[in-house]
Amino acid sequence: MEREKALKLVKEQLTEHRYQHTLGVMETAISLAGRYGADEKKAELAAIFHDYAKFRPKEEMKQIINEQGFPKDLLEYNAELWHAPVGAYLTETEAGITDREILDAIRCHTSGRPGMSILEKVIYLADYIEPGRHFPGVDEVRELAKESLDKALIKSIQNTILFLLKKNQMVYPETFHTYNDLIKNQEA
Ligand code: DGI
Ligand code: FE
Ligand code: FE
Repeated sequence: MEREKALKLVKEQLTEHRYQHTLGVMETAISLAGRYGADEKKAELAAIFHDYAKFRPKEEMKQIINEQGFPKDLLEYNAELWHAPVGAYLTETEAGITDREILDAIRCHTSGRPGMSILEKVIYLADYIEPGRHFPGVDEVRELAKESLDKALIKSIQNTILFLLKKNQMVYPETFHTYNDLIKNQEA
């Protein structure tokens, strides 16, 4: 699918603020894909659609998670996690994108997963460091992203876990599994 068509489909689903975030993720993902050797066209499309489901009603997201074979334990954790798998499902069924690598990158863009592909890491990180993001620690991750995809990813997950702990919120176990997997495999 061409960029213009994809952006038009996504714009209808999002607020202006979230659409601007999506454009930032797109540019950042293409750049990271070039640097770290992911398919730039797939990175572009995955980035464009990554938050496609962000504003769907919770009831609709719950139903899709229940009916489409996504992990049911998601429903016991923060609803912010739901738009990732639901976004992958709707990108396939509503936008007609069938590429597995793209859909998987959308599906795991919030929690990550053990054994992430380069494309999945690129989308996760682009979502975290796109130019519109302004939270504490983001500049450090931007710097790390220039030298190592994994180091930047580890730092961003550490920041996210600390952020959730400080807010007294639960952490979805997959987020820890992603973190452990990256630490286990990092070069000494
Ligand atoms: O959709 P975005 O805001 O662009 O970013 P995202 O898809 O990474 O969602 C981040 C939100 O998810 C953030 O408010 C924290 C929340 N969240 C809740 N529980 C977890 C979680 N994020 C992760 N990574 N792991 C959790 O267990
Ligand atoms: Fe998201
Ligand atoms: Fe996002």
